[in-house]
Amino acid sequence: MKPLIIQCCVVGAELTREVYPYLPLTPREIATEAILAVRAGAVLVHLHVRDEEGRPSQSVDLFKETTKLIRNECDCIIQYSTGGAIGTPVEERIAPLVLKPDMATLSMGTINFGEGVFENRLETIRIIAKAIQANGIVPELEIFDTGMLDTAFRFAAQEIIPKKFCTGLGFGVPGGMNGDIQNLVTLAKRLEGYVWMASGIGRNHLPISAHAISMGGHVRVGIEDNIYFRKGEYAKSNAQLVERIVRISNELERPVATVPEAREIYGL
Ligand code: KMH
Ligand code: ZN
Repeated sequence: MKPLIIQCCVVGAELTREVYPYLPLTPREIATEAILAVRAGAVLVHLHVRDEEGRPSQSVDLFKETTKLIRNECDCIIQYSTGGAIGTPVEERIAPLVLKPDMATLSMGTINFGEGVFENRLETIRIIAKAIQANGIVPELEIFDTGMLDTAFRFAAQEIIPKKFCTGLGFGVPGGMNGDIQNLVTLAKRLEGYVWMASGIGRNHLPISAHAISMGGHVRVGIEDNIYFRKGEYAKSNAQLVERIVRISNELERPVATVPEAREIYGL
C-alpha cells in the first residue's frame, strides 16, 4: 500500500460558531488551524474562507491572504474549494483559481445537501473543470453519491477531466450516499488503480476512516465534515482529529505520507 495521505478540511462553508464554538473564521485563525493540522500529520489542506462577518466567501483576496499565512509556516498541498457554499454562483466558485493552488475540488453532480440543494449540473461541472484545467490545477472529484462516479468516468472518456482522476468520496451528507461500509467497498472496487480518498461525515467519520486506511485509500478529516471527537464531545481542533488518524494508521502499520510522497501520488 502507498503511504496514507491525510487531508484536513478545516472550516467548510456551512458551519457557524453557534453550532461549533471553536470554528476558525479569520484568515489568521483558519491558517493557524491548517498549520497545526499539518504539524499533526496532514499533508493536504482543503480550504474555504470566511468574510469579516464569518460568512462563506470565495474572495480572491481572502484566499490569497490565508494561503500566504499557511505557506509562511509550513509546506503542504493546498486545495481550494470550488464548491463554495450552497447557492454560490459558478463565477464566484471559480474566482480563486487564478491563484493557482496545487489542487481544487470538482463536485460531480447536484445533490440535496441537508435542506439546501448543492447545484452541479453538467454545464456547471464543465465550467469549473475548464477553469481548473486552464490554471494547471489538479482536480479532486467530489463524489457524494454513486451516480456521480459514472459522470466522472464519462467526463474522463470525453477528456473534460484527466483520464486518471483522483476522487474524494463523501459518505453521509444528508441527501447523499450513507456511511454503510458496503458503499465504500463498492466505490473502492470501481476505483481500483485510481487514487481515492474517503470522508465519513459526522458519525460516519471513524468507521469510514478506519476502513479506508486498511483498504489502501486515503482519508479526509476535519471540522467541515465532523465537529465531534466522540459522541457528545466536540473536537477541540482539526489537529486533534488528524492526530487520531495518525495513531490509527500507525496501529495498522500503514505509514503516513510526507508532503513529497503525497505530491508524487497526486502527480503534482
Ligand atoms: N459547501 C458545500 C455545499 C467543496 O468544498 O468542494 C460544498 C463543498 C464542496 O464544501
Ligand atoms: Zn469543502
